[in-house]
Amino acid sequence: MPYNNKDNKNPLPAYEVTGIQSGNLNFDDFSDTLKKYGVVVFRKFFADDLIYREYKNDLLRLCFEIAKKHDIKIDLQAPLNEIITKISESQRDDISFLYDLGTRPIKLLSGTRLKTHPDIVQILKSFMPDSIVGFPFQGETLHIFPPGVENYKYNLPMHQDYPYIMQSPHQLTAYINFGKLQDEGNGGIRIWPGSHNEGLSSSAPAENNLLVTANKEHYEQSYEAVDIHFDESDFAIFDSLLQHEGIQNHSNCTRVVQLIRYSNLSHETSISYGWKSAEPGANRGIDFADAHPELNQKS
Ligand SMILES: O=C(O)CCC(=O)C(=O)O
Repeated sequence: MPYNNKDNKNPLPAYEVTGIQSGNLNFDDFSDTLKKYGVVVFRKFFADDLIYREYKNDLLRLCFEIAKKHDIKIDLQAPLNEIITKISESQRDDISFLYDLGTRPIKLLSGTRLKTHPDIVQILKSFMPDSIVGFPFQGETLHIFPPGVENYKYNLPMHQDYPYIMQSPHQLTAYINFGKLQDEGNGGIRIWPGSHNEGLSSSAPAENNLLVTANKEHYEQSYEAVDIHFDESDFAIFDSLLQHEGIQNHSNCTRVVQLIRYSNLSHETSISYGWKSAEPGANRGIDFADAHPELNQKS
C-alpha cells in the first residue's frame, strides 16, 4: 500500500518542505535530500511569486479568450483548473490549444520566464555545480489531466523521464502545479523515493510509444511507494531517474501542472552522443534504444 503523506498520524517525510517561499530558498540546504530521495516537494512555494502569477494570468486570459469565442460563462476568479473543466465540457479541442502553448516547447514569454526562474537557476547551480545546463527538445509539458475513465490512458505507468527525452541522464524536472487540489481523487504522482540511486533502469516499449520500466516489480518490492497530491503553487523538484507514475483523476475537476526539464550537458554520457535529445520524426535526434541498447528491452 502506498504511504499516504496526508495522514496526520505520519510525520512529514524528509523530502517535504513547508514554510519556504520563492525568494527565500537556499537550495544547498536541500541538495542532500534531493540526492537521497530523488525529490523535494516545497508546499505553497510560489504562493506570492510574481513570475508564477504572470504565467498563470496568461493562462487565465487565454481561457477567457476561448470562453469569449464560444460564449461560455466563466468566473475568472475561480481556480484555473475549475475554469478549464468548465470550458472542456463543450470545447475540449480548444483546451488542447492551451496544452500546446505550454508544451514542447513553452511558447509564452511568461512561461519562458518561469523556466529561468532565479530559484530554479539556484537549484541547478547547487545540484549540477559547474555544469553546462541545457533544455531537452521535448522537456516541457503543460499537463492537463481531465477527469473521466476515458482519460486514464493518459496516465503514464512507472517510468523514468530520461528515456523519453534523452540529452543527459543527469537531469532535473521542475514540477509546478497550477490547479487547486479538489481532494485526493484529483490525482497526482506516485513515486518510489530513493529509486533513482539505482541509476538508469531497463525500459520496455509499450503501446502508444510509451517506455515503461521493465523490472517494475523490483522497484515495487524494494522501495516504499508514496502518493503525492499537489495544490496551487506547490513546487517539486525531481531527479529524472526517479521511478514514478501518474495517478488517475477520479474527481470531477481537471488537474493542471507544468513540467520543465533541465539537463547537465557536462555529463559524460551526454557528451558521448553529442547532447542529442529524443525528437519526433524519422532520422531526428536520438532514441533511448540507440544510446542504451543494453537497457532497451523488446516489447
Ligand atoms: O501525472 C503526472 O503529473 C506526471 C506525468 C509524468 O510522469 C511525466 O510527464 O513524466
